[in-house]
Amino acid sequence: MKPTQQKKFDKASFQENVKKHLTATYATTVENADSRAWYLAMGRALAELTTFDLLETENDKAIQNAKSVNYLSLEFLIGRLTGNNLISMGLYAHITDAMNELGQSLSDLLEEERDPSLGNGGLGRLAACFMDSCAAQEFPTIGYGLHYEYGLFKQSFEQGHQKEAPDAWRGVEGYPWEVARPEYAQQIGFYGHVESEFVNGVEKRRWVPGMEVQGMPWDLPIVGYESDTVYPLRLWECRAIAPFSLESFNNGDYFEAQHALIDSGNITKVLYPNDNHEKGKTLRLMQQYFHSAASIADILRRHDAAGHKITDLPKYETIQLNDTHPTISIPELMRILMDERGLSWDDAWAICTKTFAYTNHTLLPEALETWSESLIQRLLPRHMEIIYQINHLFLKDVRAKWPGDVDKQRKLSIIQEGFHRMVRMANLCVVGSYAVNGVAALHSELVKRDLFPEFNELYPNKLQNVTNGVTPRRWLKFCNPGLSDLISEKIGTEWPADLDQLTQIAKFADDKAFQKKYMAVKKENKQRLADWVQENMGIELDTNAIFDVQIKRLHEYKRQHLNLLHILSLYHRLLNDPTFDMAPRVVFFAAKAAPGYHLAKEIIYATNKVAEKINNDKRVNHKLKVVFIPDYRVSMAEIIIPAADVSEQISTAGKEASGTGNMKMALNGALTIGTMDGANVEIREEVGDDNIYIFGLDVDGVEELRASGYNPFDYYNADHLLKASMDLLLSDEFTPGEPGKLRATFDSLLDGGDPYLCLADFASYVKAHEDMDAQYRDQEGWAHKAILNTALVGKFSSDRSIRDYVNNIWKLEAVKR
Ligand code: 26Q
Repeated sequence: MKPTQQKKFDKASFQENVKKHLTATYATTVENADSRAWYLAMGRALAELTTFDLLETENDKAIQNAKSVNYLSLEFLIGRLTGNNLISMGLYAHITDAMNELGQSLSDLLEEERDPSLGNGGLGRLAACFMDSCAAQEFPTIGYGLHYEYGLFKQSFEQGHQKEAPDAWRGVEGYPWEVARPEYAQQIGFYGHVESEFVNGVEKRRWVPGMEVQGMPWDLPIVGYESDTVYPLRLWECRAIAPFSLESFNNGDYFEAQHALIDSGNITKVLYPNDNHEKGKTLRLMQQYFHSAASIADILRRHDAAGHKITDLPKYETIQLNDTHPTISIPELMRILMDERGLSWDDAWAICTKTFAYTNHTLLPEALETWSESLIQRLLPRHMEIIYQINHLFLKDVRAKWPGDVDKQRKLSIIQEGFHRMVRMANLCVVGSYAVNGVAALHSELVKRDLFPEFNELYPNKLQNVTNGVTPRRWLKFCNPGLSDLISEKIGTEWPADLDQLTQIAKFADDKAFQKKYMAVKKENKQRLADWVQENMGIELDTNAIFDVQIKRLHEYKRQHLNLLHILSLYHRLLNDPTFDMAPRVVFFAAKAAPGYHLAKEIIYATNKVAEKINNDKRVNHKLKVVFIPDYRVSMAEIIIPAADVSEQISTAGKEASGTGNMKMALNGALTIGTMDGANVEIREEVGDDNIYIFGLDVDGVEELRASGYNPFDYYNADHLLKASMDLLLSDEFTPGEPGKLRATFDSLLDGGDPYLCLADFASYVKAHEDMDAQYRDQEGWAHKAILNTALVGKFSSDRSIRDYVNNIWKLEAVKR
């Protein structure tokens, strides 16, 4: 580790450079510039420093001759870069001072940056944490993603309903951290037909696309923590090619191509806002192929430029597929190796199956991608041929393993038979990859047991686990400076690069002075959040209350509506049970719903209406408040997470692959109330049963209940508190004069069959909250538990996740610069 940016830093010339950009780039003056102009000019000046290191890293012979990982993801939810990069460059204090002298407050300027929201949720945020950890540990890495013009929609509430607005994250001026790399642009084809000729008796097939677009790469610098290594996050923007190329189109494709040309500028217009739900639209498949083709072409360009032989590809490059979204990379690499590089099928396949690895992020059937054969046939005719051939050879292996078992063939086939034949992307990934991993121990077991049991028999050891992690730089050092300083006072400053060192603060868990300081930091963080809520939502909060937090995409399986039922039960008891007492509590939600997910939007609406009533009801609002923070995004998470006392991780067991918010909140000293799902299981292992509130059915319990025939009415009729809480949703309590407006949520839990077993887990959830509430009244005991959470979750650093990938899957080495 050598923060040489620090040594190189020259304040005066940096300040000159900022002023130069103010005028030359943003056409303003020191006298007239507003905060936004100052932020932009500072950003450009800083980006110049990293661009220099980016090029040095790119041209480093040791890196070119080492093995690299190519992380392919349709989403990178990076969040703001400026503050984080300053920390990695070791320049935070220097720039604070330099900007102060220019009359600017750094923290104010940082607030001018818009979040690049180039992802939906967990999967995209994981990709961003992984880039940070690869760079920090100097494992040669390139991230490949898409340069969406519009990121995830901006959310607002109108009378409690979610409204979506476009997110032009780059603003009119462009994003200061990005640099265009036109010398690396690629041409990408679509549609057209396949031609065949015989050369020396061997058939050669060649795709003639009916339409071509240009892929323009933009690099964002991923700065290694306290190192000079800067790896690129390379985002492809789709641009139309001038219409004269239409002349070359044959007649049959002309109209389609013309139509497609109009669309081609649109391929990277907008991020699809679905999370854990696939929607088989043509434009989405075009995005996926555009991303794969541009990335594969760039990987081969680098490989060739370094002077390596094509047959050595797996020696120098590994390609990690972030879920099935980039699956079409597999037939794309086959096509290039055979049709353009002249390799035989067997040689090409040997390369592919040593190059690709695939991460599965979900077991939800509605999230498993399939694409119609006829769509792929039309859009990518050569790729469809290759997929058929992969499947043909694969099914031979299946028959050899299970002779005469037609069921096995039907189940494993890459092509799903039926009236509309579909291509199963996950099956293609498993067949074409050398490793497949789940994202938490429990999830990976379920991948083996339920999702791919036959694949696990056919390819022993291919299915593995790599438990997710989060970067401690953004999710502790940067977002929680108070706690970071307190930790550093006790154990020194090395922990952000070696999070296991946090165990050293466990010995202070009972130290009264340390407890006091730790809780004082938490209080300050709660105040910061309370100030934000006061300023932006006009709701006054008491920082002595329990800050109970559920922040994640809105989805039935995540059960925000179970949390809502708990709130309704508290409200009911406060009003009707004179013996009931509770510690004051603020329940925070933040969540976006996919625009087409009707019930998710209804749950948001119901929660907002309940919040409105409770927050203005003098009978209860000294005890209970509900705050639904709009437009959840990374920069908002950075304010909420350090302020959380309680972390809600309440998915139906078996449904949440891992979760990563659970790790961030535990690290920042929140106590988890959670089910035995995803990484909660491993968090419990680390922090111990006494320092976490586990409730509800586990995976076996869920299965047994379903097998015995689950009927939510049984629970509704048997549990008075549950019934009373639910019935509130039917009354006009929260929608005066208009009863029934919240019934969509109610109905989903009864007539709708309660597919995620909220009612079955309700009583146990209420009990866990009561235990937690009792503990909160003993602040010293609470501090003890919170400190142990921070101390014992070092395992969940994404540095450890990346080392697991490196050692067990990628097999590559760090290159220290
Ligand atoms: C697929 C096809 C078409 C359009 C959209 C999609 C799509 C997009 C995003 C499907 C799924 C996603 C995102 C999934 C996701 O975020 N999964 C989460 O991944 C995290 C990181 O591993 C886990 O921690 C979460 O448990 C998991 O839900």
